[in-house]
Amino acid sequence: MGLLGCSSFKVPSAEDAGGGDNTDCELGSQDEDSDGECEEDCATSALDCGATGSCVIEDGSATCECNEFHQGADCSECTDDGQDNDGNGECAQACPTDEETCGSNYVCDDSTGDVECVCSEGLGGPMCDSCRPAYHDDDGDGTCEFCGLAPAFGPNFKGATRLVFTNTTAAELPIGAIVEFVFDHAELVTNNLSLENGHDLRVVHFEMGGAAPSVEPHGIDGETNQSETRLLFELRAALAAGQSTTEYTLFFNYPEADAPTVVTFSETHSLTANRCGGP
Ligand SMILES: [Ca+2]
Ligand SMILES: [Ca+2]
Ligand SMILES: [Ca+2]
Repeated sequence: MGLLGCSSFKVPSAEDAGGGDNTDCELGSQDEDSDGECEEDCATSALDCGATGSCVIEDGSATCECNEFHQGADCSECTDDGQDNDGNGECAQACPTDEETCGSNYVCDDSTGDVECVCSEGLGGPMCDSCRPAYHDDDGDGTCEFCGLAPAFGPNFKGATRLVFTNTTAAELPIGAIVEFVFDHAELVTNNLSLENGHDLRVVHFEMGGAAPSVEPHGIDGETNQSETRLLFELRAALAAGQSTTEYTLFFNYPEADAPTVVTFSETHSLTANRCGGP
């Protein structure tokens, strides 16, 4: 008899009607998993699921269900395959770890907050198949090497471009060997980046990892303001056969420049070099 009386406690009372399935529970609580235990529902729960999640009842408890690519107690963290690189609080798809995704010459980039395929390191052009500015492939192996950022050299020179020299001869070029650099000076002049007379041109040697830069005496072989102006100067360090150097930088765009130290080289074992990047 007593046992029957006990079981009658589970019978829903009149006040609890209207709770739908949760007829055992008071308003503001629920027993959706029907285990006989009432727990807070989403309205009364203190859960904060943030702007990127919402409260749901799971296994009888109020819990945060996070939007895609979100995780964490309040759904504010990104999942392993998500990212919020633009910091707007919304996680989106991250680049897959599979590097094949974008195809050759391209690489996946999600640094803007969106996934996109961009040219691989050093590559540029519409098809990502040429070296981008400030990169060069003088050794022709198909990989574009970074020239290095043009170093700072006083406030007067507004333009700078790394030069790349490759000793393509079979012998070492000693200190003092004269290299010839052919560049489009007329283009610089046309764009108001250099003086017609070339007085603003300076070749500066920056030794890697060390000594203060030194301005190299240089000579102009022929005329300035040409599409193929030839500039000569001496190597400050020996260059082994096949070796490249980016220790030399051409500075320009100093409208008030006086004539630089220009010398006439008596001997010209000239070696053609390339300009690397810059305007
Ligand atoms: Ca329950
Ligand atoms: Ca984002
Ligand atoms: Ca290369």
